[in-house]
Amino acid sequence: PTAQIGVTGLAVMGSNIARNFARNGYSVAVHNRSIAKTDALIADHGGEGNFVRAETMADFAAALQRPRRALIMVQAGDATDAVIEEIAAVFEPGDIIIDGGNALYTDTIRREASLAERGLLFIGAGISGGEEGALLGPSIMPGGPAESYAAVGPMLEKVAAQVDGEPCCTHIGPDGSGHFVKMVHNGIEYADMQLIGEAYDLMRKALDMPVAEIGTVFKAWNDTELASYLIEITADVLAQVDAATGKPLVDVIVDEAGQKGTGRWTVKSALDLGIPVTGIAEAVFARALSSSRTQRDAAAGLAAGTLAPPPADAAAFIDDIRAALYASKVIAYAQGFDQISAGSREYGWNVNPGALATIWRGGCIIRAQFLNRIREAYQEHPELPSLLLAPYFRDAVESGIDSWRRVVATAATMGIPVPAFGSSLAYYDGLRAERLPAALTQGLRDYFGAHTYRRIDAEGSFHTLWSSDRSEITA
Ligand code: NBP
Repeated sequence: PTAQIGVTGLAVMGSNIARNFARNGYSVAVHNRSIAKTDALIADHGGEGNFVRAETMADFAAALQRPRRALIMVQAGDATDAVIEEIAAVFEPGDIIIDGGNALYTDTIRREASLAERGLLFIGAGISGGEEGALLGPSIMPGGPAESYAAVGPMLEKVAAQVDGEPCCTHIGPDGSGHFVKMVHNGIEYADMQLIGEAYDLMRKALDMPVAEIGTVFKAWNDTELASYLIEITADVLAQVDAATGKPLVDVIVDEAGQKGTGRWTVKSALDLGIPVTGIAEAVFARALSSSRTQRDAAAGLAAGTLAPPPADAAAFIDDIRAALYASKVIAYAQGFDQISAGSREYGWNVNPGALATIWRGGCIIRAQFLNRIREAYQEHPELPSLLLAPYFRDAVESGIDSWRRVVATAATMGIPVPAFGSSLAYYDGLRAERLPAALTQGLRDYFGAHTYRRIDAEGSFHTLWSSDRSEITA
């Protein structure tokens, strides 16, 4: 056998990552359920490197050097389980299976445990970067036993994106940790996109700016601390003119956002862990609202009330929006990293947040200049209680806070929805508040359900006898 690695599942992601391995000098066995995709890959790109065509799973196993290494790039869920079974049937103890799909981390935990019983090593690797990243270098988040990582890590690091000479791939931790952090990565991606959408919507509706001009603003913002892949491609999308109508493309696209599930998974997991990921949750809900077409049509005539006039100084307001976008983005990342810490504690993964920020600097969809700052923050202070407490981010938010408040207030008085800007500001104000109305919530819970409360001036739990003389007893 000659192949150093195999890829099964040759749709967009799998075929590009197989080409990436081949271009990096690895001999790659390629396999797909329907042979047509395998043949198309070899016909179109066979000259790029050393591919070994495998028609059946038995051919695939026979083509691979021991220990065998197979990367699965098929649809997440049942298809992945089916393919794992097929591979496990022809692999031998010590061989390694890597799932590079968008698996739910709890599936990865289950699969790793069950394959370990059969002597097979498993890696659940989150891979981000879309089609282009897969070909040119994605960000790879592998989770699994150290022994498995030792056997495939160097190859994954080689094909990953490289930033400042460092690969955008590192061992995240055991079993489901890689897919967990990939899930949160996608959640942050949802929040990032929602914030960009709100910034765009404010320029359109509050300032009545033409789409192309808004695109120019985003292009300029890409030279500020906002510099990132998503800001860059926002400028591209806004600059695109529809050939059929001559209108901005964004004006002919149906305004109902789709979702494949990773944002929803992030929020479900955050609810279970008790971590407020308000930016991500608002982004998921905003997509759901956009897709509620029947309700939106029926609600179109609802009253807006008396709306305020547009801001007098458009240039100043655009700068306020930039500051609000940055501050809200910091909140979304702070919340995402909180969730990763909580998941890591819950499952005993020991995820290193600084290392994670490092591998998100390139290859992935949320790649951004400011991930360098996150990496520095955690390098200086690995036990940082919140990203918001790192000096750089504290200053960034403090210097933008007045702008942020003006933007949220203006949006409210002009009837423009900014759920992510608004909830991020509410989160910030909640986090820094000396006292919260949670005290009243506790009082109410004690009133109707005898749930008890703690006092600020004494140890223990207390209950007020609400339905008798309203005296207080220790519970
Ligand atoms: P798809 O998610 O569209 O999956 C298509 C592939 O799955 C084809 O190779 C298909 O084989 C195979 N497959 C299916 Br469907 N059911 C199968 C089964 N029961 N047995 C064997 N093979 C089966 O491909 P993709 O968009 O390239 O994504 C691959 C993975 O990477 C997914 O888990 C995805 O979530 C993840 N991902 C995608 C992106 C992205 O930007 N698209 C980014 C990051 C991660 P066939 O050719 O015989 O039908």
